[in-house]
Amino acid sequence: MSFDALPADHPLATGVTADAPLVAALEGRAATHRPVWFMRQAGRSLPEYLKVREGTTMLESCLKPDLAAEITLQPVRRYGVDAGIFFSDIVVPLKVAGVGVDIAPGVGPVFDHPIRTMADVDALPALGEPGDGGAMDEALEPVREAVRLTVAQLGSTPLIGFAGAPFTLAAYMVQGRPSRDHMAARELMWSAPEVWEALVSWTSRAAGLFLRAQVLAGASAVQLFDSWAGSLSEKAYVEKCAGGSRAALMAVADLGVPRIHFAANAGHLLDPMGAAGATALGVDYRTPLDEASRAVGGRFPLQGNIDPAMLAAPTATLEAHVLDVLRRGAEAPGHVVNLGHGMPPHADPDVVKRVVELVHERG
Ligand code: 1CP
Repeated sequence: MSFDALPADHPLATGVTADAPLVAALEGRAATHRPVWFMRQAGRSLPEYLKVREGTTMLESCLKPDLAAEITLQPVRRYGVDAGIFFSDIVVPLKVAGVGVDIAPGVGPVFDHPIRTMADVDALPALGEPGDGGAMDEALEPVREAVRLTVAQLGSTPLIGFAGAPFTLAAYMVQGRPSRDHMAARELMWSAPEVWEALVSWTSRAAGLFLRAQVLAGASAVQLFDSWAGSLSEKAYVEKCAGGSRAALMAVADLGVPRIHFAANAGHLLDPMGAAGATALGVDYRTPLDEASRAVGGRFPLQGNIDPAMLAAPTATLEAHVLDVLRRGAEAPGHVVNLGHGMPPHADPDVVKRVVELVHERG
């Protein structure tokens, strides 16, 4: 892989993270051990997180570079995982662009004005181009600063940057808040196709700019969280959403970093998700990794997929499950161990640490 388009001091360009187990596995190369990290490894499951977050709202925390860096590093220190996941949120690029959104405690993203019409889309802030010094570019500076601070302390452990996929972002924007079935967005794509297309075009640019800012500032891989894509039929995904995901991922393709594409509940979408600009696929806990690998013709390194509920199981049950994940994951051309969705807030950090040790010993 060529990293010529990255800044000369980027940890992939200097070689500091180029042979890290995470990067090697995501490129389908041999790694010294099976790498492991966890979606939502930072956050409420860690007492040190609850402590530093006291008195600061979620979005404020994301935009305070030293705090975001500290929270990103906490699980790396505690667990010895093979990657940091940048502490931020999928709505941060929207917030810094000027969209009226907040994260309500215990709820999630809540928008001042749900997007339903072309006038609503037209009223969204202009996004500009990366590096053009425009409003979005400047507003992303706290994100770049947080990434730089984090990467300086991570050393040879790679940082994963991320963004919400265009559909998942649009699902929140159309509904105006979290929803169970994302019906408002799924209706809009068929009832007002031109509004949907304009909205997805906007969200894919926002996601692409957010990813690009993180990579140029030092992230060694990216993950696109298409968390709610599993609610879509294959037809809706392919016709209405995959193009936006592809545009977001292609915004960093010239930089040469691995591009992970994850969706929950999406065993039926693995093939089109791979075709949408990914170099690796995140698999939720419902589809065994050997089956997932066969479903995509063995063409992609895979990430996953310990069942988060298993973290509550007796040790022997959990260990047998982790070993089963390792065995099935070995069928893919590369395997990064992860949970099959986010860390439960009540997960026991000591149990999580034992999982990391087990993966490092046996993987
Ligand atoms: O008050 C709080 O502490 C807020 C809880 C919280 C946290 C810790 C939210 C609100 N976001 C985050 C951080 C976050 N969000 C990370 C950080 C890094 C890490 O993984 O350790 C990441 C990667 C995200 C991404 C994110 N935000 C996703 C995709 C991941 C997934 O779980 O599928 C989604 C869907 C969101 C929206 C969101 N933000 C917050 C919540 C509670 C939600 C979900 C709301 C819903 O159920 O729809």
